[in-house]
Amino acid sequence: MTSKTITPTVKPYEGPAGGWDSAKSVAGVLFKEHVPLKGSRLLSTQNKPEGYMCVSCAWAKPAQPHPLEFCENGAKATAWETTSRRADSAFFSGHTLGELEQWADHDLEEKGRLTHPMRWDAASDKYVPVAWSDAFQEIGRELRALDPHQVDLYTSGRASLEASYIYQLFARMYGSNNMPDSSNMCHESSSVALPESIGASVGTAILSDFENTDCIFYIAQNVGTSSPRLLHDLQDAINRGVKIVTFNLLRERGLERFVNPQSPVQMLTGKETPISSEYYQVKNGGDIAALFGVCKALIEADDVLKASGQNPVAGRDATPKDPDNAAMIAFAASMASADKKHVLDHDFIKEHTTGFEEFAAAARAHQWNELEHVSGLTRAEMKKAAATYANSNAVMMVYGMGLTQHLMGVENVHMVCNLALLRGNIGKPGANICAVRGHSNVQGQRTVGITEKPGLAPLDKLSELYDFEPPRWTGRSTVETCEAIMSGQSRAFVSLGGNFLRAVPDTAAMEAGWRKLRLSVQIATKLNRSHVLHGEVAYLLPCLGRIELDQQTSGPQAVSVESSIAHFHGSRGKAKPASPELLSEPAIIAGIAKATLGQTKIPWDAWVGNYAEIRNAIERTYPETFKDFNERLFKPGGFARPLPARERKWVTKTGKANFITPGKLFPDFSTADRSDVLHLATLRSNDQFNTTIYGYSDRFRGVEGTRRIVFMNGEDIARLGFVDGEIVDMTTAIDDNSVRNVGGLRIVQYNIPKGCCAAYYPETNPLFPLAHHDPKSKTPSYKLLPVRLSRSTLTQDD
Ligand SMILES: Nc1nc2c(c(=O)[nH]1)N[C@H]1C(S)=C(S)[C@@H](COP(=O)(O)OP(=O)(O)OC[C@H]3O[C@@H](n4cnc5c(=O)[nH]c(N)nc54)[C@H](O)[C@@H]3O)O[C@H]1N2
Ligand SMILES: Nc1nc2c(c(=O)[nH]1)N[C@H]1C(S)=C(S)[C@@H](COP(=O)(O)OP(=O)(O)OC[C@H]3O[C@@H](n4cnc5c(=O)[nH]c(N)nc54)[C@H](O)[C@@H]3O)O[C@H]1N2
Ligand SMILES: [Mo]
Repeated sequence: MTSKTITPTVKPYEGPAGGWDSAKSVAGVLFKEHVPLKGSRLLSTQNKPEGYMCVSCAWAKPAQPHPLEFCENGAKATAWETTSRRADSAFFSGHTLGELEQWADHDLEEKGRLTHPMRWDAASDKYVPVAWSDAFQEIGRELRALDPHQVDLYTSGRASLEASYIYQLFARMYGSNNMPDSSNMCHESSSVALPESIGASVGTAILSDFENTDCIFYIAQNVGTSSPRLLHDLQDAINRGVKIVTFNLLRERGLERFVNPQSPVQMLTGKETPISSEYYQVKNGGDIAALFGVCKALIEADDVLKASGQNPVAGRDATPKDPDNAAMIAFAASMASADKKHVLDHDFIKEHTTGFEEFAAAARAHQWNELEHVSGLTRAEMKKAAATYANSNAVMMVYGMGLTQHLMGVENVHMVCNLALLRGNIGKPGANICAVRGHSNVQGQRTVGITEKPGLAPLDKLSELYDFEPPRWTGRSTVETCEAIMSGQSRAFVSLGGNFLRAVPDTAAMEAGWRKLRLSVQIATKLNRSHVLHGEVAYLLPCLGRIELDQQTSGPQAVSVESSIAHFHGSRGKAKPASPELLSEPAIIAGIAKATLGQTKIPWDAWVGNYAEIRNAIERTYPETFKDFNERLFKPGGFARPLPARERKWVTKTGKANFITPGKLFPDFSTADRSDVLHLATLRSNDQFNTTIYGYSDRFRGVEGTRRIVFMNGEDIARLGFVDGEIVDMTTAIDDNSVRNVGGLRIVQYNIPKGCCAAYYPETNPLFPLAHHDPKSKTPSYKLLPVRLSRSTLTQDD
């Protein structure tokens, strides 16, 4: 599945994140997508009150937006949706699905917007147009014929609060809690760990924290590519003298330096803002050790101060385990001079937390050489980070996928909380946890009931409001849905957006299972591989995008989303729809629901006719969170979701914030005796949105014209007998009686720690065994997989 554009080149990128190259890239994509000027003018209303909320990432939308509140990748996402290209009926009549199976991801989506509802025709192996009402009737018949346990209803993170609310209601009235979602592959580790540690299901940071912070620990998130608007907040903070302490596997350009493409002065002078004041290149999977090192330095420095009587909270006999006692004492003294009281915030720990003694004992017990070995950092680096932390009054913890997509993803997030709790860095201005979310409404979908866990949904309330008995059994999350598809237990897959087949692990086994589904229903904007492979009865239902005018009986509609900082925003699409045949997501869901459920208490037509009625229903279901929802819909800066942890009210079993001590530093697959094994992390390029591949350019990493590469450390390349530029095959080094292989990857020598390597998602997803996930959150370990490389018989043209 390759698509060649230009001859591949790899050379270091000298520019900053942002800057002229970013402006050039925006202009290029508008041109390539044939976006009319009208479309590009749209960008000036992106993320503004009464405008539309960006369909790319979930970053906060400020109350006082910048004149142009969009970034390079937001502009690309807008262009991708408002493109004038069409995958219309004529396109489908010219291609069998067997043929389209051979196409690259990029080439499928590049055909443009879907225009007409389609049903797969077995005789011709083509998608052929169908009337909406016929589609709904047949889907309804098929669903009624199945046991709800056999049906999975997936949600990708873009659907609005309104669409998500009626989708979960439909699923539950139908009788299924099988509601896997993209969050299961993304921040699920946060969704499990944060409630245990601090009693919040989402991050607690808000925008004003960036204005009040002294220091930001920036862990495992690629801001320049994945959430570039957050660079503005970082830049403003840095200009106030805030320190950014970065932990990342790679040296990412967006974490090194930035030129704000929206600042004429910066663009003309080329003035770059250096981003990270300290940059720690940690091995993938090394964060627990790295953060334990930081905590150990803090705890032992505190011990030294107590022992030497300088600390008001004295009296315990604690001797630092560090052999370099003199250095430790000097270090502690340096901290004490900045903060005369203490290294740790003992008052906070005592009043607000449990588990400190156990955690401190574990930190003291870990040996520096062990922490160095696992993290890839030196003890001096971990201590330096600790000193910066202790010298700052308010510290934010910002993190992303490099922390969550791990076998020990939940423990990773626990460690972030542990570090924050040591100095009371939760629930005070300028501190807090900022889990940078991916899709533009992935956080909000959970807030309105998309979840496979019955305990997280207001089932009694739904039952009372709508007079039905919701299923109480635990549904399937993404990994479990994959198991059910592979085993044949799942018979129908309904998809509200997304590209499930490409996003999940174990591609080959999944594709085999997918073909055996009885029913596949895809609600989508663009063609992708999950549509081209299909069940016996298959529908492809095209919907409006968020940027488009959504006209219903009561007039043009607005929808709403929740950002990474738990604020809700209205969004009004104004662009002309890609085709007159498109229906909105709520209209499609209601159509399927009516055909499947028959008579219910839900006024589906009234809801679709006026989304304010759906918002009223959301408010009735969640009266506190969505109080006065319609009145506050377009409040500048959004309206906040109540988060008790921000007020230091801990909604945990203990009623306190909890230090939770990870049982080990690293997951249990041993590579000690396997010197040819490398640890793979999968990455996004600057030219993709998840499985949507805009193009073959990863400007910040200097890679152009190909995505089939493996980034390696120079010493590993030589040690394993390869040369830079050589083409290799990659094989999974987990012994489970399956061979998983991705061929024809070009070695790119890169600044990455020894023993680690990196390659692009989704091309390397065939390597990930489904079982290779975090047992606690079931998040696939996309950032840590043992692999081997061998000389390839393929070339990059194969
Ligand atoms: N343009 C664009 N924007 C996007 C997306 C996109 O694909 N394209 N996707 C959206 C979605 S759904 C999501 S979830 C987010 C994803 O955005 P991110 O959270 O930034 O996720 P990734 O891009 O996968 O990169 C994770 C970063 O973690 C680092 N890393 C990898 N392994 C480790 C490790 O073990 N430890 C540490 N410390 N670092 C590590 C990598 O070097 C990389 O910089 O972005 C959203 N926004
Ligand atoms: N190896 C590896 N795998 C990963 C990851 C990784 O880092 N490494 N990251 C994981 C993460 S964080 C995520 S979130 C998942 C992403 O998994 P998904 O959310 O399933 O995938 P996307 O690529 O975001 O979905 C793209 C498709 O969504 C459809 N779409 C776009 N806009 C709309 C819309 O407005 N409405 C509807 N109905 N459809 C729309 C289009 O048809 C498009 O083709 O992938 C996961 N998989
Ligand atoms: Mo994500």
